Amino acid sequence: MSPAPPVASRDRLRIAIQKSGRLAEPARALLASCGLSWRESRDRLFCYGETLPVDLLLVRDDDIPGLIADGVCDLGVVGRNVLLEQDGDRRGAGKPAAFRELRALGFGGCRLMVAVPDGWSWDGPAQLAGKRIATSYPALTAQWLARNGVDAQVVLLSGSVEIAPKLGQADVVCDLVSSGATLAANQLKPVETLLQSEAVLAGPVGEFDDVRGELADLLLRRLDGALRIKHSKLLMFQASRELLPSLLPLLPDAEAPTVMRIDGEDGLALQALCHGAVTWQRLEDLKRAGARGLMVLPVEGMLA
Ligand code: PRT
Ligand code: ZN
Repeated sequence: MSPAPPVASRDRLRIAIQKSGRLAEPARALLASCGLSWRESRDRLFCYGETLPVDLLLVRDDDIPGLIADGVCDLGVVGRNVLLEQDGDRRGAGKPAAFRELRALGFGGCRLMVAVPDGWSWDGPAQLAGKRIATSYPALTAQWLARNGVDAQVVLLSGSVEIAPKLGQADVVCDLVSSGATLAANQLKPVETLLQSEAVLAGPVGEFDDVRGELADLLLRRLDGALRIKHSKLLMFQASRELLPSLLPLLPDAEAPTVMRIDGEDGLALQALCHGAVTWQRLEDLKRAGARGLMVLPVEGMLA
């Protein structure tokens, strides 16, 4: 395989995100939570980074992997489904890998699934032999069929995949599913999961050999902090020393708590970063086990 194309030099980092659609707002909000802010161009296609030299290019999601491959953008926020489909497409054409997933971002979750008419009884992929599968993900569908040793015909459709069986264009579909309502409305049922997807931060296969490397590292560190604290709360309380062994098991999702001695008293003050929901029920359980002065605080930032 030939080496990945070199990354053309630039002194600002450019991130491609979806202009409009499911991933547009959450992508911007996540990047803003990393301390980035922008000035928008008149045509609303380019956002100039103000706090850091990190600009945004607002595009169709399908264009993002190609923009990274061509070195027009350095990073991108895109569904794993789009990234892997285009990677599969490149491999199929004998091209080298040109982009990769750097981080899973925790939003835009969905699954790429095979769905069959409600009336079918399903006994496995072999049942698809000789059938027509409508999809917008031909590379991922073909890879899955090959893995399962099934010879079926892939019918490429760019939209409205789920009505293909009704229109007689295909026998089954392979499409993205989140709630499942679209499939149900078209009398289809999901039977096989090809891919668990969510929005990811994508980047080139190679490293940046200029200031963009430092900017990308800085952004990744902030992103890791932002992702870790997204559902985290700081829990603080006091308790007598001897109650500690019965209180700690009530904090299963907490990082090792900080335990401090209270000056002049036998009691302890505890501070724990909890990564799960800190519910009223949990506070009441802790209180029953002897915790006093319970306090739950939001976490604004974190740098490991
Ligand atoms: O204009 P542009 O090309 O940028 O946007 P787009 O219309 O191609 O993409 P968009 O905004 O619809 O989706 C962007 C990304 O969101 C996808 O690539 C996925 O990674 C992610 N995502 C998450 C989804 C869904 N959930 C989803 N449910 N993308 C599409 N769907 C569609 C699915 O194709 C089906 O038609 O929603 C329908 C099913 O939804 P349920 O809830 O009925 O199951
Ligand atoms: Zn698209």
